[in-house]
Amino acid sequence: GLGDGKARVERMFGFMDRFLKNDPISLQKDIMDHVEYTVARSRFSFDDFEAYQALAHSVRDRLIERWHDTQLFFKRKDPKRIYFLSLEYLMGRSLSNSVINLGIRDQYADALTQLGFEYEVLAEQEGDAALGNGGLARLSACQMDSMATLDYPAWGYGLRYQYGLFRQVILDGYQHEQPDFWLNFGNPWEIERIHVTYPVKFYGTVHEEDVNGVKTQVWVPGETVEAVAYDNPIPGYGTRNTITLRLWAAKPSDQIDMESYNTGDYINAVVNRQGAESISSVLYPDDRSHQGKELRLKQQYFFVCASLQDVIRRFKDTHDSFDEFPEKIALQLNDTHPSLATAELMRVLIDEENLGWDKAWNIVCKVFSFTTHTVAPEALEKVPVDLMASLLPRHLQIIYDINHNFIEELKKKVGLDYNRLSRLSIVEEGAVKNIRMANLAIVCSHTVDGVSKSHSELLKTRVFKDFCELWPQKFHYKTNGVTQRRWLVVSNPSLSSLISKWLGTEAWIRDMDLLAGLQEHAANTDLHEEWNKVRQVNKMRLAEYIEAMSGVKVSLNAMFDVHVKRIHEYKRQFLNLLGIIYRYDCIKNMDKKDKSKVVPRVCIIGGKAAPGYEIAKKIIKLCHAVAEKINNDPDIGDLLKLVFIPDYNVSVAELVIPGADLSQHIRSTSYCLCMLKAFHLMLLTCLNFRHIILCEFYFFFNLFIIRISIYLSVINTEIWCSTAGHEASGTGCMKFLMNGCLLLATADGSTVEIIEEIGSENMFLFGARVHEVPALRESSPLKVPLQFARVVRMVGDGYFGFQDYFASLCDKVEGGNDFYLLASDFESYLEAQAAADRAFVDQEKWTRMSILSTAGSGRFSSDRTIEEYAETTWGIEPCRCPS
Ligand code: AZC
Repeated sequence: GLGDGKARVERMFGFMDRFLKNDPISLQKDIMDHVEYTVARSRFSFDDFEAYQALAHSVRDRLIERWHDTQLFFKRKDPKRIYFLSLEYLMGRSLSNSVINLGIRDQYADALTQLGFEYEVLAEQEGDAALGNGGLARLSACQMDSMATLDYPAWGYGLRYQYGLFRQVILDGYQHEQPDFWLNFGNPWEIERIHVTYPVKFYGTVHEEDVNGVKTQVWVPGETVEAVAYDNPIPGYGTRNTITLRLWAAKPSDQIDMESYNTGDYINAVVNRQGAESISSVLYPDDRSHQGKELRLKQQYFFVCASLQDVIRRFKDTHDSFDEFPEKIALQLNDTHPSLATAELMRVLIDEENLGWDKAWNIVCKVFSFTTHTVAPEALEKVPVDLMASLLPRHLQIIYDINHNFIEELKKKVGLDYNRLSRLSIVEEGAVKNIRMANLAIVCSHTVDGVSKSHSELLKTRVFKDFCELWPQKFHYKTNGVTQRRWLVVSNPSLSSLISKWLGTEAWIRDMDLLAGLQEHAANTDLHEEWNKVRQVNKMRLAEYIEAMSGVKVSLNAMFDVHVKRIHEYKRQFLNLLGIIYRYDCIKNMDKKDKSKVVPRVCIIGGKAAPGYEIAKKIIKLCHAVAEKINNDPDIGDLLKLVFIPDYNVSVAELVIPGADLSQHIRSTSYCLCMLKAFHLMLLTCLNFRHIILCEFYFFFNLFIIRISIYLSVINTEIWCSTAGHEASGTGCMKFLMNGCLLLATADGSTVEIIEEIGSENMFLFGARVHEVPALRESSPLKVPLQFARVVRMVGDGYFGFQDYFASLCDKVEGGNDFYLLASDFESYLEAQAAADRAFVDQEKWTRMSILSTAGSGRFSSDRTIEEYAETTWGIEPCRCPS
């Protein structure tokens, strides 16, 4: 027998390892067992999808074994833990990542071949787990991979949305959204923990009670739902450590409201109960604006309430008092979405654990850290006070108390500067009173991080200027990174092998700085040959996909120019399209001789538009309209093709990125400031300002007020734009960079740091740099280049059809409305494109730049980011489970 108690635990450690062997025969047996007993199909008749399911279950068994060992090991060691709170994770597929991290991909591939299946074909059967929108959500997924790989005692918490990010379907060139019911065919990567459930309460009232002579606030909630845990094991690479991503699903509570049942309306009572599930049913698909919707707030509270109950339960398993809480726990707020956790922890400590306010506050201030991912003021969440009062009345009280204490302290520091006090206040006064979630997060956190160096500057000078002045030591930044396991090893295996061959080691998979070793081979012709061969095969794979998706045949000799990300005005897919139209127009007007000098291009665009974002949807339609024209024009042939890749997601990215020659990161930058300022000055000088004021004062008093506020906001925008652009960091560029794709980019967000690593000579940069801004400020006012006006008019005059539909899109860049400065950047954009063409013709130069891009990407591993968080923000240390 295994013996009892401790002895049994000892023997169980690694015991299963002896059962779950990884030789081809054992793997085949496991897969076949799962075909028969888990999927319940006959061994003699099962299809690729069923084979995938069985394969996934056999991998899952191996994950679970390591995961149990890791959890037990953490429990025994009781290290300080990091709890990562994020409402979004874009995990993508799990199979390929798991077999790579477990180090058993080749064994599985062999086993499957012997069974008559192809590993790659089965891997394609898996759907994406898309529980998030864009950059922020994929960053969470990369960071989980790094936390596991670096052996940190980490837990990720999130929501198990039944519907992930919508599927994008294109009909006649228009985006349509379809629900992503990703759980339809079961999800082998999660483990339902029916015994890990917590009640979450909403609504109701608060009253004061006298408890043993102490005045106590008592919340009597009106609705209870149950949070059920679903665990997703996340394996590290090159380690046994396998950590947990715990996602919560909402279920009706067991507590039955006898009254509604007794009224006799049994059916309605049951249906209403079932409504509880709607809390975790759907992900909000807009990643930039938040409308203060009740369901959204419910999701957020549901999430933080369940997560904190779990964290506290785990803490209390081994600790009797809360004194040690800050030494044992770090809570990371991923953007403002989970920032209610601060008020919730106060509530639990005060109302349920009976700690006094000061003691509770002391704990809260020591455990929370907050990372912001945005520069856009409209993305900073606000919750209407009325909504908070009805849904979470006790939390509103606590937030008011936190704010009161904060403002009182502040007055001692800054005096009665009411403007300043009102800007810093957690509560925003006005026609609609709001809770500013970012202010709440900042006040309650010990550290606030930005996501790139330039983002951090922006936080200091604009987004959180007042707070930075108040608490300069609180503000830091950790430049984002992505995981090389997913973005190189899984998605570009041939380039990965080539890198390992030339570096003589695979160690870069855990230590990305080692990629710098490629620099010394950058001129080696043997490497060039092998490098290009690998890149060509990846291009072929992408070309096949393009043909299957869009029916367009593309030439492998063409430069594959890729622009994939969420569709947003500030990301300027419209600028790209106007550049493509310009190129098309030029080729069309060329004689034969000149045509022979044109570098053939395949322009690839992909990305989803938020369902309510009309302009973004028009950009998608324009892409299809332009593609229709160009791709069917016999004068153009292979010289230019345009394709839109539908339903861009993590697994599509894994295919597209390795096949790209050039990628575009062309968001608008600081250049806008001088234009806005020039425009503003022009406005003031051209118009008789005093006259307007008088007129408006007498005749249109209201209009005057509005006009003044517009002037002020223009001035404000000018100050804001003077330090940076609209992208906080950007992580797509890092994935392209490590795959040896050259970047065509503006110098903002993370690009600034990429320039530091690989040098501007290895990229195609355009637009103004921050240091160039003062000179530009003095330069001439807004002028629209002729070519720009011409291509916009081609769209506006119906050259690509749909004249009326595109009118509002053209309005966005014509007539002085050009907020994202497409006109003023157009010439330098075209120059950068021309530079890319010239470099592409010089294959040797291009390949060298490509190798140097990969070689210089070491800094952009999420391993580096996570190490920085662990050391400077969370104060945690690795805790490595013995193998
Ligand atoms: C994004 C930023 O836009 C992007 O610049 C950054 O790289 C990424 O986060 C990761 O930090 N933000 C979001 O996706 N969403 C929000 C609400 O900011």
